[in-house]
Amino acid sequence: MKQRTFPQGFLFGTATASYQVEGAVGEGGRKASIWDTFSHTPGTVTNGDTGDIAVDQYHRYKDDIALMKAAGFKAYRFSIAWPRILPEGRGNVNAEGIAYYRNLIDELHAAGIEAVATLYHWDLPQDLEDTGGWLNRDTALRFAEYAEVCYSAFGSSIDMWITLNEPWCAAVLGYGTGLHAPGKHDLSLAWQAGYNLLYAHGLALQRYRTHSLNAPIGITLNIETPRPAVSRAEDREAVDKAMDMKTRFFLDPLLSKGFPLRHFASYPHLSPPQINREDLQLMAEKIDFLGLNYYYEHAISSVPQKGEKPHPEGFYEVASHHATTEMGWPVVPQGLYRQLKWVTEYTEGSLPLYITENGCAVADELSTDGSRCHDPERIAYLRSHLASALDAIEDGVPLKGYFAWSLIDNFEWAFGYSRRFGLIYADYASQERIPKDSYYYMREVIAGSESV
Ligand code: IFM
Repeated sequence: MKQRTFPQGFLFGTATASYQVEGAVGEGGRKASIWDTFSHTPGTVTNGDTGDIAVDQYHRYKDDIALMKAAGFKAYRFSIAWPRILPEGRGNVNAEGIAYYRNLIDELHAAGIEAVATLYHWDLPQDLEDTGGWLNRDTALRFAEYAEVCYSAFGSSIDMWITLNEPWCAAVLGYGTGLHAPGKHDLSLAWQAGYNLLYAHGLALQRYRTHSLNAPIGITLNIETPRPAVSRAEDREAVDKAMDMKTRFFLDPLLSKGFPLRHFASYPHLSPPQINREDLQLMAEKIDFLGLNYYYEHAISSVPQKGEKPHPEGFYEVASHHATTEMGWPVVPQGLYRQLKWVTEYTEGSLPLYITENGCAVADELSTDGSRCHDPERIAYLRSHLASALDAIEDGVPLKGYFAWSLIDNFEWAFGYSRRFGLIYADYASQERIPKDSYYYMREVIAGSESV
C-alpha cells in the first residue's frame, strides 16, 4: 500500500473545552456558567450528569499534557472559561483564573506544544444570562471586554486564538430548541442570538487588532454542506435552505456577504435578526483562518422518509447507506473532502483552513485487565477522514492543521458521560487515563510511520 503522509509543518493537535474537561467548578474563584445551571436542572442531561468534576483537568492538566507530548501532538486546542476570568461576566478580574491558564500554557510550551485558545466554548457566566444572555446585545460588549482581558493577560503566549466555537449550537440549541444551556425554547429568538454572537466575534476581533499580537486569530464554525437525498428540485431546494440556515448565516457575514435571509419568509416561526449596517462591517473584520468542525454529512430531503422529525428550519435529514456512530451521525469521510473543497471555492482560497474538531463517539470498552481499550471503529473513522483531508490538500485546499476531538473522554453536553469521543479512555470513578488504540494510531500518523 502506498504510504501517504502530511506535508511538512502540518499541525496535528487535539481539542477539548473547559466545561467538558476541567471540573473544579467551585474552585479558584470561578462562578457559575449557564452549563452549571442547566446541567443541575433535572431532565436536561442524560443520567443527571454534570460537569462538576468532569475529567478533573483543572488538577490533572500536567498528566494530560504529558500524554499529548508522548503522542507527539504539536498543539492543544482548549477553551478559556469566561467565568474563571470574569466570574460575574464583567468587572472583577479573577487572578486565580488567569494563573490557572498561565500555568497550563507554560506547561504546554515546556512540552513543545502550541497553545490554541478558544475564548468561548459555550460556558457563558450565569450572571450575564440573567440579564438576557445572547439575546441581549450588551453580552457582545461584555464578550469584547472579556476578550480584551485575555489578550492582555496571555498576550503572545497564545499561538492561535479562536473567538467562538460553533455559534450555531450556542444560538439554535441554546435558545431555539432548548437542548443546550440556557435551555430556551423559542425558535423565533435563535437567529438574534446567532447575530449577537457574530457581533461579539467582530468586536473581539477589532479589539485584538489594537494589541499588536502576532498570533493568528479566527473563528470555528460547524458549517454543514449536505447533499440532496434524491436528485430532484425539491431536495436541492431543501439543501439550499439548510445551507442558508446552518452555513451561510454564520459564514457570509464574515466574508462581507451580509446575511442570507430569503428562507425566513417561508417560516413565520423563525424570525430574522435585526440588522444594523455598522455591525455588518464589524463582523466582516478580516480573520486570519477559519476553523471547521466536521463530524458528518447529511442527506437532505424536503419530505420525511421514515417518519424523521423536520429540522426546525423545515427540512429533513434522512437515512442513507452510511453507518452511524453512537451519536447517530452518519460516517461520511467523502463529505469532509466535499466540505473543504466547497469552503475553498466559496472563500476563493483566501483563508487558511484548520479542522478544529473531528472524531467520533463509539461504544468503547476496556480490556478485561483494564489496561487497553481497543477502538477499531474510531481508528477507521480517523483514518478515512485524514485520507479525505489529505486528498483535499493534494487538490489545492489550504488546510493547515487537524485537531482530533477529543484528547480524552469528557462531558458530552446533553449526553453527559454516556458518549465517549476521546483518544484516551477516562475512568470517571478513579480518573485514571488509559490511552486507546486510536491514541497509538495518531502517534504513528504524526510520526509519519503510519499511513492514513
Ligand atoms: O463535544 C462537542 C464539542 O463541544 C463541540 N463540537 C462537537 C463535539 C461533539 O459533539
